[in-house]
This record gives sequence, structure tokens and C-alpha cells, in this order.
Amino acid sequence: MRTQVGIVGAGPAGLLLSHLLHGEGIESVVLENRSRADIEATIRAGVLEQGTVDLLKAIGVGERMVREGSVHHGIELRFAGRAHRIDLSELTGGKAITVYAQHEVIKDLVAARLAAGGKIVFEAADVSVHDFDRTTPTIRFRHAGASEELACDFVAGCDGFHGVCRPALASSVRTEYTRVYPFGWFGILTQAPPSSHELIYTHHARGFALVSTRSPDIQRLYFQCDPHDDVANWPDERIWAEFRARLATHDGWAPHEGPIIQKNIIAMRSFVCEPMQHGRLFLAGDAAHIVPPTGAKGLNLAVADVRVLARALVAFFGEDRHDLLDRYSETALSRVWRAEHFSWWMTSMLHQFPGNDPFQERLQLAELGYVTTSRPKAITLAENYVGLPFE
Ligand code: FAS
Ligand code: PHB
Repeated sequence: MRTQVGIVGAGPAGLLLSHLLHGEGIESVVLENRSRADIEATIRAGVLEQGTVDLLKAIGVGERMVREGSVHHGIELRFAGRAHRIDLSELTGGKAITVYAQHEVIKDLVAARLAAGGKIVFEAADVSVHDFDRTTPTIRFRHAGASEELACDFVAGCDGFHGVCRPALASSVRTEYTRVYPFGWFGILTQAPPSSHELIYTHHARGFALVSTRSPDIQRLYFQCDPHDDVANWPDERIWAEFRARLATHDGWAPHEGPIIQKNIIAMRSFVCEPMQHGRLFLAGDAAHIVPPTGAKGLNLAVADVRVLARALVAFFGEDRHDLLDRYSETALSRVWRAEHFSWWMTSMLHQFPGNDPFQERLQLAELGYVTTSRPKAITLAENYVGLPFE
């Protein structure tokens, strides 16, 4: 098998890259080790930056997102029992976020790839990447019991944090920066009407809580938890009691409750691998970096990476230009570190850290007070949250 760009991983990064390249007449093959049904059912992110929304629309995969997603022009910061709205659109000259589930984006991208005759190999096992320090890298894998080899000009490692592509870079050529947080997020999906028409980020002595949404009937909520806890310890009533306690306001606000149809605990870490390329292997998305979800940046960073990578590959195949490829890592990392800082800042401001003394608590409340009363500070939050302009 031969193609121009071999892509490992059919997450948002891999699928979007394949579709962007297709739009410029460049061939690619996506190798995914899970089934189509599996990747289209994986519950993950839900917030799309303005730039992500504009890009998905521009390449013709935004129709359902526009129809079923919900545009939010603000978010709420809740602390000391009071609600404070951050008017994202007013503070950013009209930009907004769209809440549309990641697995719906995956469904739209898979459908668009297959409709365009794109090649996605699902259930490709034992994927390994080779010879990417030469001009003829190959990807070996097993499919339907047979050993296969994909020859290509470039390999895009879009296989997430636990994939095979980053570890294929010798440790001598990469530096990894890590921060693991001493808490996780307990996430639920519940059949209930929306508790709020905008997202609510809550600071509370019992820990952080977030009210998000998926549709008029399905809501997504999170609370800070022990990362080693077990969902079995949390019957529905205990979960709702925790949300009621953390989200309570002086005017008696309470969430709309309903049957909980999904529960999971998400680990929280910040991680960056430098460089994001070596030879003909280019890493994008979670394969190269992880952010804690407090800033809602994970999916959007994956999109930003492949946008830069696609432009560089188009310049190479179209004009034999190497400069954009050579600068891929540097270009992508400048946005990555900005998002890392924003996500760390939001996480530090809103979560209870073990050993949080009353002084630390007061500092967090002072920061929240400043963000919700200083226009320049609110603009800082708003412009990072809706997404900084692409390079
Ligand atoms: P992905 O991990 O999405 O995709 C990688 C793909 O590669 C997967 O389909 C995987 O099956 C495949 N793959 C892996 N190893 C392979 C191999 N060896 N061979 C072939 N294929 C392989 N962000 C938020 O903003 N909000 C959230 O609530 C949120 N929740 C999250 C929950 C979890 C559990 C995780 C892990 C992340 C969450 N994120 C969240 C961040 C998330 O949105 C990621 O940033 C986003 O999925 C990154 O997209 P990709 O880089 O494409 O990686
Ligand atoms: C989500 O809806 O899943 C979500 C929203 C905002 C975040 C993280 C996750 O910061």
C-alpha cells in the first residue's frame, strides 16, 4: 500500500488532517486501531472555539454542528455562592464558543471522509512506524489477520497520549514537560433539561464543579474528585447531593436532576513533548500535548496543530517548500504553550489543592474577584477561552 501521508489515529486530529489534505488534492490513509462504532461513541470534549467552528464550516463538515450545536456568548464564574457572567462576545468583538460533542464531530468527519472516497482502516492492530528519518517512512500494521505495510512520504502521529508515534521518537531527541494534578474530574451525562443556558465554572470549598450541556435533553456535568476514586462509590443520589452543595447560591439555585446515564473519572495533567517533529514524523494533538480540561482546549489544540501541518504539507507537495515543515514544531508549540498556561491558570484558580490553606483559598477568591471586576483581566480570559486567532 502507498500514499503521500500516512496518518495514525482517527481522532479529531487525524480525521481533520486527512480531510484538509483531501481538499488540496493530497492523498492520505488513516490507520485506527479501534472500530468505527467505538470511536463514534467515545465521550470526551464538548467546547469548540470560534476558529474550530469556522474551519469545520469552511471545509464543509459544519452543517450538523450548526443545526444541533449551541452557540454560547458567555460563561459564568461562580464563587462564594454568587454568579458572575463573563460576556465572551462583548469582550472579544463578537466571538463565541459552540457546544457540540466531540464524538459528533468525529461522526461528521468520518462520514465526510468516506463520502469523499477517503481511506480509513479501522481495527488496524499492532501499528508501528519506521524509517521516518529517511524520505520513505513506512507504517506496519495487521488488519483482518494479515500483515500490511503502508509506504508514504510523511507520517502524522495523531494517535493520542497513549499512542505509538511519540514513543517512536528516541528519548534522546525529545524533551517532555509534565505536571500531574492531585485531583481528577468526575464526569456525568444525565437525561435532564439544561440547568443553565451557559457553562458554569464553580469554585467551592468542597472542590470545583462545572455545568455543561450536550443537547436539550442530555446534560454534561463534572465535579473535582479523588483521581483514584471508583465510580462505584458514587450512587446517583450522592452525586446530585455533591452538585447541589457545590453549585448552591445565595438565591437558592439548584441544578435540574435526572437519571445519570454515564459516569467516568478523567485524570488531570499538563504535558508537552518537544519537538513535535523528527525527520518525516510529525506529531499532532494529544500525541504531543495534554491540557487539563478546565480551559476546554484539548480538542481545539488538535485542530490548530493539523491546520498548521496541512498548510506545511500543501506547500511541500505543491511548491516543494520545506520551510513551513521545518517550522511546524516551533509554530504549533507557540499556541500549545499559550493554551497550556491558560488551562493551568484556570485549573489553579478554580480547584481545591490538597493542603490548600486559608491563605491559598483567599488568593483564589481574590483572583476570581479580579477577573470578574477588571475589564482587561476579563478580556484575557475571554480571548483565550473563545480561541486566539490562528497564526
Ligand atoms: P484522540 O485521543 O482523540 O485520538 C487518537 C486516536 O488514535 C483514537 O481514536 C485512538 O483509538 C487512536 N489510536 C491510539 N493508539 C493507536 C495505535 N497504536 N494505532 C492506531 N490508532 C491508535 N477535552 C475537553 O476539552 N473536554 C473534555 O471533557 C475532555 N474530556 C476528555 C476525556 C478523556 C478521557 C480524554 C483522554 C481527553 C479528554 N479531553 C477533553 C481532551 C480531548 O478532547 C483531546 O484533546 C482530543 O481527543 C485530542 O484529539 P486527538 O489528538 O485526535 O487524540
Ligand atoms: C464539556 O462540555 O465536556 C466541557 C466543557 C468545558 C470544559 C470541559 C469540558 O472546560
